Amino acid sequence: MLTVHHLNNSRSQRIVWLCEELGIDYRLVKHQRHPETQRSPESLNQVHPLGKAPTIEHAGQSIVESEAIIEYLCHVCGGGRLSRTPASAEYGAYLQWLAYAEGTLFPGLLVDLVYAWTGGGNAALMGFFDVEIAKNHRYIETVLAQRDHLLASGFSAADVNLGWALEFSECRGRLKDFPALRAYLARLRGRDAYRRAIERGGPQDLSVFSAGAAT
Ligand SMILES: N[C@@H](CCC(=O)N[C@@H](CS)C(=O)NCC(=O)O)C(=O)O
Repeated sequence: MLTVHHLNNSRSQRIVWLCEELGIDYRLVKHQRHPETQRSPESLNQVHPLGKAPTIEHAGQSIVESEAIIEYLCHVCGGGRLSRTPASAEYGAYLQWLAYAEGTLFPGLLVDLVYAWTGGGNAALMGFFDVEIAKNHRYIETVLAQRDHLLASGFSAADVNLGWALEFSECRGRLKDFPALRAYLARLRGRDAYRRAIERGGPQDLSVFSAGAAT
């Protein structure tokens, strides 16, 4: 049986959502962030040395990293559904978007948050990342103004990975100038499996990460 470790208001929402999309039978273990530091509790450190969410346990392994977990679940537990294979014309695009959420988009957003939490004071540092954040949002906006999902072939697990990063971006006030991204998020949130994930995982409130958000 698959175990999904879920931390409130966190990336593990992606994995609960993906399990619902794929119709996987899973045991959900809920962990609570420290109310002030927002860090993982000791219970998550006991599952994996990094104490990160998401973490899954399956077939005697404890696995972290959203992207790895997503591919693992699609192929090992989901019969390949919502992923793309090398035989797909969109395999390259799929891999790009799957990696993009954590590899390129999220780091700037994390700097934005930590900058606000630590009181700022280095305009050159944030200036560098502001340019990156804006450039990335313009890029995704252009793609999603042309189609409903990242891939022309339709909804995929890459949308699950990017979706949460954009929810975080929204709480940082970074979606105001991007109507196609807001419409995309509304589409994702309208999916039955997304709603079931919220029901099972608990409501998500990312406003704890909105300190100093762009206005
Ligand atoms: N790149 C990892 C990032 C995992 C990560 O940083 N998760 C956050 C939750 S959104 C976490 O566990 N934070 C609590 C902590 O670091 O103590 C992934 O995509 O899974």
